This record gives sequence, C-alpha cells and structure tokens, in this order.
Amino acid sequence: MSTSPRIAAVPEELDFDAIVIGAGVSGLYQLYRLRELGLRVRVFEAGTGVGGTWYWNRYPGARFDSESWTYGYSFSPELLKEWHWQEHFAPQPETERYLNHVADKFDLRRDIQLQSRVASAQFQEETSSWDIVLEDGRRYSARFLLTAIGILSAPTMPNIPGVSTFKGQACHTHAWPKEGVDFAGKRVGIIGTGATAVQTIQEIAKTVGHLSVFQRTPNWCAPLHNGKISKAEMHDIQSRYDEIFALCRTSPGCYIHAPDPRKTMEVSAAEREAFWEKLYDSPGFGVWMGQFSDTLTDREANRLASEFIARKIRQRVKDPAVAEKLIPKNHGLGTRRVPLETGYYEVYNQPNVELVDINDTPIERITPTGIKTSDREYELDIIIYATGFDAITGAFDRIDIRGVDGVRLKDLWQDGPQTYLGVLVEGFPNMLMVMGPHAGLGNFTRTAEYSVEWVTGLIQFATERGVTRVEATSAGVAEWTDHVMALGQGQLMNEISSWMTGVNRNVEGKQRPRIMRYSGGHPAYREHCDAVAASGYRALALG
Ligand code: NA7
Repeated sequence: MSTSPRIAAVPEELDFDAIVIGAGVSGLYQLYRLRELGLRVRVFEAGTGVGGTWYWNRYPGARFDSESWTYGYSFSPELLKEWHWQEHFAPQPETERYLNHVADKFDLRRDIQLQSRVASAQFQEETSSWDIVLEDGRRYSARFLLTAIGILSAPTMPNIPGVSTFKGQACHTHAWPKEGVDFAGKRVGIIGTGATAVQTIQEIAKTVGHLSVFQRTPNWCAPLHNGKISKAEMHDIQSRYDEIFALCRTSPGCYIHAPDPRKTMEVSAAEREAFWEKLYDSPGFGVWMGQFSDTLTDREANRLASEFIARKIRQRVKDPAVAEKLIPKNHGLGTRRVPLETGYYEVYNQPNVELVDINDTPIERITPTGIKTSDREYELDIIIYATGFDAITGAFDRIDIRGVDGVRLKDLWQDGPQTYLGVLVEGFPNMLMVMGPHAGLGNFTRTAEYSVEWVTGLIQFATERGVTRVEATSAGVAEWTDHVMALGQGQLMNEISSWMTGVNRNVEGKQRPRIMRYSGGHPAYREHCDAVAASGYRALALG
C-alpha cells in the first residue's frame, strides 16, 4: 500500500475526496486505488458484508461461469500467489471468502460503511461536489462520486398479482437467507429459467420433494464441465498468470475464449459438427464465446449452431414433448446469456420434477398456498423467484441522482443511456461510473479492473492539477453514443429481449431491446479510453 501524501485540495467543508457506492468487486478495488493516491475515501455498501454480487446471491448452486483463475484480481502478485482457487468455476461461498480476504489483506474495511444504502446524490454547483443522503437520513459530501453499483444488482419481483399473499416461504435468489433453505421433502415452485434459475434448479432437484419449474422463455444452456483444482494444477496456473491475463486482454469479452476466426460455411458439415462437439465438451464459455466468428451476426450461421444444441437437448431429455419446450424458439444460441449447467436437462427426467410452460397455461396469480395458472393450482411450500434484475441502468434508477439544475439521471436516460465512454454523463460533473452502461463489459473483474484504473487515472490527473470539475461534453456524449449504436447494429444479440438489452418486462418503460453495451470488444474499448487519457483528457470539460 502506497503512503504517498494527499494530493487533493478539497475544501475543509467536504467530508471526503471521493465517495464510492458499492463494496463489490469494483468498489473494493476502487477504494484500494484511490487510497494509493492518498485520497480520503468512503465506501457506502447496502449489505452487512462486502462482496456485492457474491454477498447477495447465495442461492443454492450459485457459482462462476467464468474460470475462477481468470476472475480474480490481477493487481497484486502477492494475492495471486497466496490464493488457491478450489474449483475451476468457484461456488459463491468461495468467492465471498476471496473478496473478504482481499478486504482484510489490504485493510479496506476501515473505509467501508456497511448497511448504508444510498438514497440520493445531488450535485452542488457552488462547491463542485456531491451531497449524498443515505436511506437512514445520514448525509455526506465529496468532490467525486463513483458508482460501483454493478450491472446486475437491482433485483425485480414478477408483476404477478398476489405475490404478498403467499403463506409459505418465498425468496428471490438475490436476497437468499443466510441461514439457507431446507428443501428436503418440500413442494417447491420456481419462476424463471435464466442462468440463476438453471444453477438453482439443478442443485435443489437433488433434495426437493417435488419441483415445478414455471418457464416463460427457455434459454440455450450448455455444460459447464467444472472440476476441482489440485495443488499441482494451481501451481501451474500461478506460474502462468501473466500469460492467462495477457490472453484475456486479447479477447473481446476478456475471457480465455475468443471467436474462431473461420466463418461457419467455410468448413465442411463434418468439420462443423466436430468443432461444435469439441466446444460442447470443453469447460466454460467456449460454447458461446468461442463459436465461429459469424455465429452472432449471421442468421443462418446462428441457426445451424442453435440446431446443434437443440439436438443435444433432445438427446438428454427423455420426454420429447418436454425437450421441445426446453428448446428456445424465439432466439438463437448466444443471443441471450448462455446459462452453463451441470445436469440441468437431466433434472427433467426425474419423476418429481415438472416443467410448466406458462405460455400455454399463464400464471394468473400467487395464492396463499401456491401458484394458480389458467390450468390448475399448484400447492407449494416454497416459491423461488429467479426473476432477474433491472439490469445495467436499474441500480442507477433506484438512486435519486440529480446533476446540474436538478436534472434527474433517470429522466435523462428514459430513452436509453447516454454517456461518454460509459464513464461520464453530461450535466453530472464529477460523477464517474465504474462499469457504467455503454462501457466495455465482459469477464467482470478483468473489465472492472480496467474501468477502475481509468477512473483513477482521471482523478489523479484532476487532483494533481487542481481541477475541481470534470465533465463530459455534449459533443463527446453524442459521438460516443452514436459510436456505440453503430457498433451494435447487426449484432443479433441486440435484437433480442434480455437483461443484456435492458429489457425487464416487470419494469415500466423497459419492454423493448436497446443497445446497452459497447459491442466493439474490450481491446477496442481500451484503445479508445487510453487515447482519451493520453491526450490529457482533452475531450472532457475540465474546470
Ligand atoms: P434473467 O436471465 O433475467 O432471468 C430471469 C428469468 O425470470 C427469465 O427466465 C424470465 O423470463 C423470468 N421472469 C421474469 N419475470 C417473470 C414473470 N413475471 N413471469 C414469469 N417469468 C418471469 O436473470 P438471472 O438472475 O437468471 O440471470 C441474470 C444474470 O446474472 C445472469 O445472466 C448472470 O450473468 C448473472 P423471460 O426470459 O423474461 O421470459
């Protein structure tokens, strides 16, 4: 830890140089970096512990779909050397332990205020600073406001009548009880079949009495192929960390998986089949990120790759009618997040598991004793809501963020986010978004580290030069937004409703797909951001 002297000249009346919202993967690292600059920083975290996503999402079976050893922080050689990942795709408790270890190792806790949910943030023109009010009414001020609030942190309940009337146990996967839930012999219903539900279903199917899965949209799921990491294997990984992180830097999503440069039709049908078999048999996201290069842009290529997975589903699910229901019909492979699974499809071969297609028999309401569809009532002891998140902009919408002239960020973004580099917003000076909308997203920690470092560079630049106001220009925002929109055209993913296109049918105004992410790949994103920094942030309005 650096002991460099304070470089900021923040007026005495401000409580902090910087306030960071969120003590998850990005907030923890942001605190570490700002402290290195010698700044006075306070992190506000809603939870009773650190870890963000890995603190909240403690539902059964929660785990990485990214290789653990590509997900850890890369900034500390010592940390890399001492942390032994136990599984190639770590379960939630291991990751929560890891993030707590990081908080302890770097003595981060003394600047983290837990159980402190930020309710509002308002820019103060006279002092070029932000006033923050917590839900409990406490107020704080700082020069810089850094949002490290995650892209999947605002959970949503389904807009189904009667949710509050259920007398049994009900939980959203995001707010899972710390003491766990006992499923043995219980009648359980789960609403949702996204990545979270898939992990939950395959885990609880081992112990439930009876499970009813209420599915609205099936997803293209593929095997995770997890495994334990032996000591020898971990030593080998540790000796190759530089190489691993360098590889991640070359791929569009910062994974070890990158598209195969060949196009689908450039190879024979037999070669294609062999290639897909290999992907299907390999661990991790290769089956999504490592496809032929045209899979996510060419409809025919996408149809063929989807058909391959459909054949696998038909082979794995014994009842052909159930298999058909599990095969997506309204979107192709990889156009929504691909859930990775371990025995998910086989769950539907169990006699105590039933798939309820709510397109055929819609849910009418939640009742005191279960779920009523147009067909019948399902008597349940437990209802699990795996109904997802108001993604990417949802966590921003839940804080009353007001910039210059009291403009609300939520109003400004009503028709979609407008940012500069996914970091700055015009009219919201000194607010810096770590992993904001229209930024280069991907393997979370890899991309978050970059985001944190870029933001830190800007704050260092400003504080060293006595710059007290940092803002995006309207030309910069227009240029970046147009660029993001142009890159997003032709990407099949952007045509489909999913959290990645900002759709959440439970949230007003979020019913249709929008381009929410930078789709030019992280290497190109970094090039843009690096160039802005190298120019002395000339594209920004500095005051
Ligand atoms: P997702 O992927 O957004 O999935 C939410 C699921 O809940 C999805 O199957 C939805 O169906 C379903 N849902 C939501 N609202 C309803 C209502 N009202 N009725 C029926 N079904 C509903 O969230 P996850 O938590 O699984 O995953 C989010 C990401 O977190 C994941 O991709 C990982 O990156 C980590 P729909 O598809 O909208 O028809």
